[in-house]
Amino acid sequence: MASNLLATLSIVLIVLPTVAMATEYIVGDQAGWTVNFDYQAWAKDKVFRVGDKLVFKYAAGAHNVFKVNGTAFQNCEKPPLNEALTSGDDTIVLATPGRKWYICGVAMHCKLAGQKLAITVLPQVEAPAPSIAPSTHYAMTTSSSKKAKFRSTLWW
Ligand SMILES: [Cu+2]
Repeated sequence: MASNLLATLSIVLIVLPTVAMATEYIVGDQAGWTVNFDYQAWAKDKVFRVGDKLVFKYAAGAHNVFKVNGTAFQNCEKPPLNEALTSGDDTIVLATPGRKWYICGVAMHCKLAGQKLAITVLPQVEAPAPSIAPSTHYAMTTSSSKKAKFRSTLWW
């Protein structure tokens, strides 16, 4: 039971700050951006929000990254080469909500080896305020009314 409680507390402590903070996702985690990796499965249990970042890591020259539309994603159509990200450590900031598609444009990596990623980006979430109630009460009862007023202006 104690370890269950500890686990729950740990999850709360880990999850709470990430609600308000931008998250950086290494695409494919340790595998990086590569062939024969299931990026659909990788993305499935993740929540992407505006402000989060995708980092594509690969050996420069071995792969690249194209942002494409849904049709190009389905058909693995490569955009002009000058639109590719090629550094091997490419960061994309998710700036708008909606469906986003990325493919590798090297050889047949997209078509034959599944090097493609589709995600849905959700709108940004406001920082949650529920834990404010007790501290407001504390401020009202123990501090000057000026401070209490400042707090209520800040949070309500
Ligand atoms: Cu590739």
